Amino acid sequence: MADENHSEIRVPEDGASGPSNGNEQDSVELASTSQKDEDDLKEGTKKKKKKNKSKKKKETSQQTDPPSIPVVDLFPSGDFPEGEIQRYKDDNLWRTTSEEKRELERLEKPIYNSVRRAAEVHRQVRRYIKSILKPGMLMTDLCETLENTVRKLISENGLQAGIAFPTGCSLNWVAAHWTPNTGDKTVLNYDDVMKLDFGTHIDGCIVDCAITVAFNPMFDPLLEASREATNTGIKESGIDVRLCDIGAAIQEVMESYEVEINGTVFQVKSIRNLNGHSIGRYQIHAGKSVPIVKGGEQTKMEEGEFFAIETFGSTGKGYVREDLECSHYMKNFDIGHIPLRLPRAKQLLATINKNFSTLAFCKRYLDRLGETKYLMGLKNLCDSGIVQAYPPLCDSKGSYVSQFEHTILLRPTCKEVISRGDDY
Ligand SMILES: [Co+2]
Repeated sequence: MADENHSEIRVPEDGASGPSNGNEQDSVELASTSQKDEDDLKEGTKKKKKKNKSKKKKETSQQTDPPSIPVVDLFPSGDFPEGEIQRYKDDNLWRTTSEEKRELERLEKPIYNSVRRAAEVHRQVRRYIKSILKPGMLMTDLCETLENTVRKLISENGLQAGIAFPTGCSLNWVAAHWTPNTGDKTVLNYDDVMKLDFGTHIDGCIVDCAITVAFNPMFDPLLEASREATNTGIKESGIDVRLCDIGAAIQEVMESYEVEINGTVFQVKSIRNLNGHSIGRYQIHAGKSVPIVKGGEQTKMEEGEFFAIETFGSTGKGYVREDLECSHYMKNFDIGHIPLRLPRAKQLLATINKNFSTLAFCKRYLDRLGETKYLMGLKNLCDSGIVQAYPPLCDSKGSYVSQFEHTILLRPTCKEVISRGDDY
């Protein structure tokens, strides 16, 4: 999910250690086993080794296609795969081997494991969705398939495990915060640029991660610009790093790209009023913004913080404004108890508290819970400042926007790219 800058505007390679997709490891395991089997047949030896392998194979079952097995069942040990590890640099090199910092991490292990479980679901769901995407699909069907797959794989359970925010599937010049409302007939087209931005959570530990999908290869440089800009932002992030320095590095990479669209060449622009953001428990935007252009705040990243590093590349103005019908809403995190007079608003708030708490939701999520005729109540909650509306954020009509996003954790000894997968 994007963080929009409401204040006045101020004037850019993947890491070494690979992703740890459990599924991937399984197939590697299986592949090497069958290679072993062949060797065994040839040589007629190594029987003991073979036995051990097949026992291990039994313990980690494989995901189905379409995915149907909760990830808890794919990792019987209860330990979920670590993300990509990146070392701290320069003044923070000492952290890598600090015994004191390692001890701090041991205490945080349950939290790390929760967010890694959410990340494993994200990887498996995005892999599946990419495999079924095709021009002509109804956006509503796409979202419902994605959301139902998340619900199954994450073993959805009230506020303890589930979807962290509505499935963003903003098209073309719409940069963020668009998902179909019930009855929407929008179809995905061959020439669309779709930002697929969805979130998973375990106990409020959120994974916020997005990719851009385009069928037409003409858009490849636009996608690459934001993919590389995001990877740059991740590389530059670290404890005591100033947010403005990350923004400047992101912009430099982003704006080094050009894309030719139907004969016109555009220099890709970083969207200056969109940001990455810190993430807290049940709080998608925890207060710090990570700019994607130069001239940002000098505030620093700190030990233990989670950040969504996301960048938006555009062929338009490089500036978004709110437009189109709203679908996204979220309860204000810091709001206390506010007495409400309208019974419908009161009842709707009870539904929101029970099902979403301070996590973002959309109108479709209210519909599926059986809520009807809630528009007045919802407006009342917005007017009283309890709930905030997050309308779609759009660049100039006819332009194209791409986005890539990962969730990272600034562990005491290293940086972990929680949502890294073999896809990006
Ligand atoms: Co985000």
